[in-house]
Amino acid sequence: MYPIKLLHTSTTGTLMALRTILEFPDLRLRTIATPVTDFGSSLEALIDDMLETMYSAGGIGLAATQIDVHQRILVIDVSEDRNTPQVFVNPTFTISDQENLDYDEGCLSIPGFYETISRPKTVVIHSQDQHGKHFHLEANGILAVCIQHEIDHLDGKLMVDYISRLKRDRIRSKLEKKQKAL
Ligand code: GNR
Ligand code: NI
Repeated sequence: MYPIKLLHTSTTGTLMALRTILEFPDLRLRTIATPVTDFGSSLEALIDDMLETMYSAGGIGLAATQIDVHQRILVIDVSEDRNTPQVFVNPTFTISDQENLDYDEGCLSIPGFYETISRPKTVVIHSQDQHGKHFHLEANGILAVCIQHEIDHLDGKLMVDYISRLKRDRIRSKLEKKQKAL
């Protein structure tokens, strides 16, 4: 069972729930997610919960891994008005331009820490939507950064894996102290 912090009702009248976001160094964040094969109503309900959890936390993306669901599902909203959700099920990407982009990344699973990470600037995403329909798109800028950050979560990878062990261990001990205090 998942811990549920709040319950409320979406515009369609279905029950939605905020899920707890796992925090580094929780080992469950290291789980490799498995592909989605069942595109039923429980997938739609899970995606609703992910969107609600992402918006409530103020994030631009959320991977299912972060709420301890180890299936290959992402939600993203990089719009200014926070009203353009994008859903990716079983996403993969290929690098379509060798140029890299340095971006100051944050992560809801590593709250309070920001690190500059270099990633491919332009990627082509192949994915399915919430109904199982295949699509692809070329992503640039913050969308490209965010999708790569989220696919890393599905593979058990975190942005702190790109920085030095010294910095990572400092972040780990600060977060562990904060978690013990709760
Ligand atoms: O909210 C988020 N902001 C962000 C900023 C720069 C690069 C990546 C991100 S993703 C992050 C939400 C999150 O942790 N998703 O996994
Ligand atoms: Ni993250």
